[in-house]
Amino acid sequence: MHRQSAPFTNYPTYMAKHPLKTDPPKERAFLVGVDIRSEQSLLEVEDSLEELAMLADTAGMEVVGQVFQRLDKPNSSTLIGKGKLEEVKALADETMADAIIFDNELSPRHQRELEKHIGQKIKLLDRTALILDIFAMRASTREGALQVELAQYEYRLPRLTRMWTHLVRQSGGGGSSSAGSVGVRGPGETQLESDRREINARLAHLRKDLSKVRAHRDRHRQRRKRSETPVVALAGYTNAGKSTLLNAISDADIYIADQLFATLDPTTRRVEFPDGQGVLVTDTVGFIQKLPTALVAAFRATLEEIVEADLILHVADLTHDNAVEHMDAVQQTLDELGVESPKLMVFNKIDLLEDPDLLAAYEAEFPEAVFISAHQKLGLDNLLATIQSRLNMSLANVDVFLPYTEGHLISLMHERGQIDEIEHLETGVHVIGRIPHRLVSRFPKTVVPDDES
Ligand SMILES: Nc1nc2c(ncn2[C@@H]2O[C@H](COP(=O)(O)OP(=O)(O)OP(=O)(O)O)[C@@H](O)[C@H]2O)c(=O)[nH]1
Ligand SMILES: [Mg+2]
Repeated sequence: MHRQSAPFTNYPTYMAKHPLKTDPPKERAFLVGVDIRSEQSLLEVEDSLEELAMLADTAGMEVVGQVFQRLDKPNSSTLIGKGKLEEVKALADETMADAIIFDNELSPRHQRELEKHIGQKIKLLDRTALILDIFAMRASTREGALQVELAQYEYRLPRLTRMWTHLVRQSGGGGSSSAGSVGVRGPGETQLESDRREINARLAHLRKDLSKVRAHRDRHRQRRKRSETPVVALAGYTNAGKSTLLNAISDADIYIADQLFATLDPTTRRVEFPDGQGVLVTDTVGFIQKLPTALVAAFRATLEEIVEADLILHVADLTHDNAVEHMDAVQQTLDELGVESPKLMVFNKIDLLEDPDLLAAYEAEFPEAVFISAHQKLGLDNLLATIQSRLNMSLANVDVFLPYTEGHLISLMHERGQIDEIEHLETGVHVIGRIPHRLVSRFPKTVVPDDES
């Protein structure tokens, strides 16, 4: 390997005298992937492991090795076969790993049995624990922090083993802090026996707090709804560029990073169209394949921003090798959340496409999609125009009689609707036209009363 010439020769002695006071050594992670033939999975085991490596990196770990095994069906006790487990143990020892991370979610039984084999010196984690850990690092709002803590306790409760009690009180009970080591960041662990009771009490407390915070946010959202401004939500695989896009089209200043789950809590900004009309755009947590259902459930309330949006921009990184699989994973999660809002496909990072013919090919393949570079601000005008037309497209026909006493509905019709015919009658107006779907329920269903027509 190429090395720059050292300014001094006795480097080890120098280091011993002047230890670096910067980052503590990273935890060393050894990754294990399992490809189970009987189970559907979106990504190839190698690609999924690559993603797991990025997750580990995001959590602040150093990946020191990995193996995977293909199985017809999982081993009921240790997930992987006995021989493979021995190999994993030996490799983890050899690479001086602090943690072994499974790409598949470990059942409480798997966790228990594997820990018996691996021993207490090496920590055993799975993808879910890792994601929860990153979420705990990222949560910045009270609701986000409460949701993560709740999800962490729910995940750990059935898995309470000696491992957790061993990692005594690293970050204190309660509160998702960034203290502690990966996988046990957040709620601290106390002794096994009293833990269950304590955790159950904490869970009850968290649920109560969370429902208070949510009630507050619901009121906020109701107010926003009444403001009539359409809401556009950004959804997409983690690292697709959602936050970069919102920053590019608004004055938002959201944290952007080439990491997974850079964003956790939702941010909403008003975005203006050239004609002065505006929409509210919400950026929120990214999706990932194998996102545990429990986690989706934990974030359901936050993700309601997406569920209730008038339009969803599905942002995808066009240049990612697994772009198609990522899109499927996002679609699956949206389905799981019961999202029915109209969607607009937005392909991002076109600046990374070296061959211009490639873009044309993609455009031909996805004629409904918009192609942008959020980073280079390419195609954003077209995106805004498309959003505007898609929102207007979702107009519903109305044929209503609006009494003069309902002046606000008449002005709403003028402001947000398109009027084809208007007839001024004695006690009100008869309007035929179109109004955005979301406002339909505010108008009376009735057409013109008999004595007026
Ligand atoms: N080349 C290029 N890079 C981009 C573009 N948009 C975003 N990126 C980069 O992609 C990475 C992820 O961007 P983010 O905006 O944080 O992605 P995100 O979808 O918000 O990700 P999460 O919050 O983690 O779900 C960052 O390193 C960005 O600089 C783009 O148009 N072109
Ligand atoms: Mg983001």
